[in-house]
Amino acid sequence: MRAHYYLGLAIILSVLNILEAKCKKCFPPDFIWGVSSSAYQVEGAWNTSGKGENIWDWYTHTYPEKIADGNNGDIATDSYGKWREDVELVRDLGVGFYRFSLSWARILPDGTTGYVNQAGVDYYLNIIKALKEHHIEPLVTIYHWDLPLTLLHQGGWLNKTMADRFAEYATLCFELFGPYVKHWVTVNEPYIHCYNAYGTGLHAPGVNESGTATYKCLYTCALAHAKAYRVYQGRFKEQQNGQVGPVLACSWFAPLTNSTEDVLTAENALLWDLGLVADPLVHGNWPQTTIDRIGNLSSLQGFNSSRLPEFSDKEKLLMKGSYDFLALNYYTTDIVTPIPNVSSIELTTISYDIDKNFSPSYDPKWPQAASPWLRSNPIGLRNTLNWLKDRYGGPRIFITENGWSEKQGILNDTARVDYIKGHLCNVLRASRMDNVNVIGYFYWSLLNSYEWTAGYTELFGLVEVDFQNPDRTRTPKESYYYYKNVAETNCLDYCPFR
Ligand code: GBH
Repeated sequence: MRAHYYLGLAIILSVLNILEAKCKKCFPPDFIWGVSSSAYQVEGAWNTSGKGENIWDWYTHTYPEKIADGNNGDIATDSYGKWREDVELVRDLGVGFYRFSLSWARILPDGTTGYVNQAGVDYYLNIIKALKEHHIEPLVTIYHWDLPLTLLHQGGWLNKTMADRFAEYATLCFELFGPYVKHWVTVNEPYIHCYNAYGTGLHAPGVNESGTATYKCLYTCALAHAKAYRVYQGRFKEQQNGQVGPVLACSWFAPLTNSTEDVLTAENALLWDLGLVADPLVHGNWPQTTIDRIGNLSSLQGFNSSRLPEFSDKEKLLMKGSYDFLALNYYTTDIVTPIPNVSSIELTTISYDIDKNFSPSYDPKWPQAASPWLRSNPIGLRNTLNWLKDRYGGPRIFITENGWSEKQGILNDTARVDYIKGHLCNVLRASRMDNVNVIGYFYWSLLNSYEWTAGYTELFGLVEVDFQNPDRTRTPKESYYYYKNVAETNCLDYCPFR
């Protein structure tokens, strides 16, 4: 009798499960769909129409050996010449938003507002107006890593006054483009930028001092963001009625085991890569754990003061609450354990990684992209969204990047489609099951593009670009059509809630 009862119940439950799983699942009706790019990675035209030189022009020309294929962004996808086609590709994709970045040195060739290059301004005005004609909203990144070279000669992001140069540049952008642009993000991924440009030395300008310079750069970037935000609030918000946010980036960090040690290590890692960027802007200061850890190590290592710069009270006030939304770029997950015997090396090794203290690994079952660092673990995105919700009090969140790389020439890109499907399902779960206030998703990227030190060897686009052809012919891939269907229907065919 009892056995029958349980059997019946099990059958009913599994039928319900199958029905549920087969059901279409939809995003909130006002959910935003978009696609992303950045100036240096697509524009080309590096020295024409009045553009000034930036640190990536200089870096790739001076050290081609640091780039996987020795290549650079001199021509890239030639979006400077072919922007009309790009806008059409975005329109045909059926998304409502396009995220692109402004090339600082194209607008201000020497980095300062002393001279404005009108050809550069017109280029962006043309794109923005064409987008608006097709009812596509621009989401504009003010700075995506391509600092004008003249500003590097003034110390780049290690010089605190760079925050003022950035605020002046941002002010000009609000004046010029603000009548049309309602969504702004300031510095793309300060953590990745500061870590690679001033820590590992892999990115321009190639400084290799992660235990000191990375933190100085993060300090200046936090002030730069906050100053730009306050200018917008004070001078533009009322008239233009737009929104400004920072761009965060991070791997999700999963503990290797459930041991307290591993769990604490994972949580701690997030306080570095996400917390060092987001905490100052939300709470007004670095996370206390990072202040303590870097302060203690600094004094043991014989520094007079902490390697982590201290914010003044005035700066804390400037920063606290300086965002209308958070933008998140998420790609992958690291599994973490503490670095073994860290105490024996931490006196002699001055580095961000020793401060942060974990060694990364990954699950060999996770699919591997063309980029060595990129593996697919979709639930990591849901976890990251929940972490942001919990730590920062339920902010509105745009996912401004999420994407998958492959080699050149793969038009039937099923692995990319699988990656997008898996990640979107986790965004949907975060939105509908976990009540995360996630308001939009932007795939990275529209086109196969210049991928920094990987050159053209790791390609994220929904659209193939023929880099051998001077015309840079564009061809949509399978993933383009898949994503188009999602953006147009606002639903996923398959996404069981669990
Ligand atoms: C994004 O950063 C960037 O915003 C975007 O410009 C870029 O195209 C996209 O990633 C894809 O990489 O070679 O081991 O030094 C996300 C973080 C930055 C992570 C580059 C990998 C190189 C790692 N990525 N980084 S490594």
